[in-house]
This record gives sequence, structure tokens and C-alpha cells, in this order.
Amino acid sequence: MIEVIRLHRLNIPLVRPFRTSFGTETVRDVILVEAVSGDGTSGWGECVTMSWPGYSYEYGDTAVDVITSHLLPALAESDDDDPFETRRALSVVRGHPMAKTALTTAMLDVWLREQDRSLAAFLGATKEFVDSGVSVGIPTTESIPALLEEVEGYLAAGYQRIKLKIEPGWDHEPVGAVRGQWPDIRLQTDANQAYQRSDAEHLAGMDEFDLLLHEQPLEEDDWYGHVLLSEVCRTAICMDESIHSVASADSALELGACSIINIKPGRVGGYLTAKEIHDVAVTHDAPVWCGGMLETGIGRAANVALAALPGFTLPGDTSASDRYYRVDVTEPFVLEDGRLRVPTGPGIGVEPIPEVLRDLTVWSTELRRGCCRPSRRRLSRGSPRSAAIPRCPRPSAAWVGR
Ligand code: OSB
Ligand code: MG
Repeated sequence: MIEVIRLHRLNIPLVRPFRTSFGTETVRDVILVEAVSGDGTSGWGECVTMSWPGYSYEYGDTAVDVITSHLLPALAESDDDDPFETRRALSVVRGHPMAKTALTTAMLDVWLREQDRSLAAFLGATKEFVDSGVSVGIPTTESIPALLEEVEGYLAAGYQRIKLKIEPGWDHEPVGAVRGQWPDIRLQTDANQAYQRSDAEHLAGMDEFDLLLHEQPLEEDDWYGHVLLSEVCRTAICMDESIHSVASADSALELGACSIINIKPGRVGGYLTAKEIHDVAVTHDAPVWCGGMLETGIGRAANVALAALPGFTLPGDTSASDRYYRVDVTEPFVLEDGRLRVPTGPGIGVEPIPEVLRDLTVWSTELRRGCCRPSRRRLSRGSPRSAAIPRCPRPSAAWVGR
């Protein structure tokens, strides 16, 4: 049983600013969740929120609050660490998938480590390596030569596909320039919801660049707009922000709002649901690929395990550590022939390097399973442990901070 939860908040400078249609990230504000079982086994999960609600409504501060004020109390009644039971127990909290993913992945990591089983094996991975793509931000200078130089570096490193962040005013020209320079590479775009339905013809104008897909061109709830766009564009439409669940994935594919899905565990509430979305996409014959949120090695390890499932047939945003960070929190992920090796050790297969964790941490807290765990079940069974529960200093807190 998990007895202690530690939250470690780290600030890690990115090797270069990452500009998208919703803003620019220069430092990754990452929260790592550490779950510790009664016998001292630690498991780790990464919260992929950013410091502001630009990609979705969640951000670092909401994740810390939701975990401490709502998710941990929701788990307080349960002493069952089964990952499906944990997901069910947390479903009383609406939304906040990134916070849920961070906590449940740390718990899943402990659960798997205690069974000496890897996350990859648990999920049903079939690959030893996963193909790596890279997501290229809008150059802060908005300069095409700067973009070409950056792309050239990634291609030289071996990345198997390039994704260009686009927005109105930064689309045909940069995409055409990259395609002009490299006629044969796998190339795709990501607009992060920056376009309108009325931009359909404009977006279809990029069909000539022979792209793999356009990712999330319209607002996340504009399902019909994506259907219309899919009819106008020859280039495949892929959804990222719109897909929150198995039901939304099935709806999107069934309605023709998209034909490809970017699966991000943090966006859908965890690795169990991510795997189930993969399974649904496979039944639709729809390709999926593993997205990224500039993860450290902790989140990356788990993503790479997921990307090793058979339906992940397109290269993911699963880049090497040095694309993001000078020093990663774990042993770095490195490209081997344009691929990352799937971890095979127990759980997620990696852990933070203690000195690096210490140096990058800006805040941390520790929560212990509270003395007043409101375990009605136990009380009614009259277990001696419940009988011995002392009076709690904070009657509303099921988990207490130190
Ligand atoms: O939309 O896929 C996205 C990063 C942060 C937030 C949203 C997105 C991204 C990326 C980077 O595209 C993917 C990565 O390399 O981790
Ligand atoms: Mg995206």
C-alpha cells in the first residue's frame, strides 16, 4: 500500500525556447510525483502541465492543488493499489487528467516494481525500439533560415520525421521552405487550435507539400469543423487536444473528424486509458502516434513504453533528452538510428538521479496517509487498526503534510 506521496517541483531550462501558437516555454516547470509503499519502494510519475494554462486549462499550481486537495483524499478510503481500481476511485474528480496521470503513474510504477514487471510488458509492447520524430517550435525570430538550420540539425541527428509548429502567418512559407529543401522527409504540422473553419481552403493550400498530417488545426470542441476540414483537405487530420477519452477517440474516428490520433497519456488521464485509445484506434484501422509535452526522462520512459504498442505506426514526439535539456533528471535517452530504446527494467525502468533531482528542485512536499483515514469500511468491520486510530488534528485531511 502507498503510504507516502512526495511532490517534487523542478525548474529545468530548455536548450532553446519552445514557441507554439499558444505561447513560448523557456523553462519546464515540472512536477514529479513520487509514491512510496510501506516497504519503501518508490515509483515515479511526471506531471506534464506547463506553468500557465496555454495548452489546456491545467497548469502546475492546479495540479498540485488537485492532487493534494482532491485526488489523495479520493484515494484515502481505498487500500487497493490495483491500477484499474485507482482509476475508478479517481473518477469522482472531473477532468484534471494531467494531475491524475502523474499520481496514477507513480502508483502504477510501484505496483509494477513490486511484481518485477515492466510497464512496456504490462501495456502489451511489441517493440524493442520506437521511431523518433521531433517537434520544431516557431523560431522566436520568425526566420526561415533559422528554421532550416534547426531542422537540418535534427535530420543530421537521425530524427525520422519533422513536425513544424504553425499558426496563421507562419504556415505555407516555412512548411514550403522545409519541403523544398528536403523533398523526401516525413513532414507534418501542429497548429494547436490556431485556425478557424473559414481557414479550410487556406489549410488545403498546403496539400501540395505532401504532409503526413495536420495536427489539431481547429479548437478542441469544434468537432463538426474538423469533419468539414477533413473533407476539404487531402492531408490527413490528426487530433491532439480534442481527445480526452476512449469515447472521444471513438467519436472522432467514427464521425470523420480525424483519421489519426496523437495519444498523450497526460491528456487522457493515464496509461490505462492511453492503451485503450490505442486499442479503439486499431479497430478503426487508424494510425496513432505518441505525443509529448517536453517530458523529462521520467515521463519519456513511460511514453516510450506506450509507443512500443503495435498500433503506434507513426514516429512520435519521442525525442532524445538532449533535444530538450542539457541535463535530464534520469540517465538520458539517446537516439540510436533515429530510435529510442524501450526500457525493460521493472516499472517505468528509470528513476531520477538523486543529485540532479536535488539541484533542480525548487519546491517539494510530503504527504503521509493520514491518521484519520476516514475508513468507514474498516470501522464497520471493527478492525483493530481502525480502533487504534488516534484523534486527528485536521479532521478534514485524509493525507497530512509535514
Ligand atoms: O501540441 O504536441 C503539442 C509541447 C508542449 C505542449 C503541446 C505540444 C508540445 C509539442 C512538443 O509539440 C512535443 C515534444 O517534443 O515533447
Ligand atoms: Mg499537439
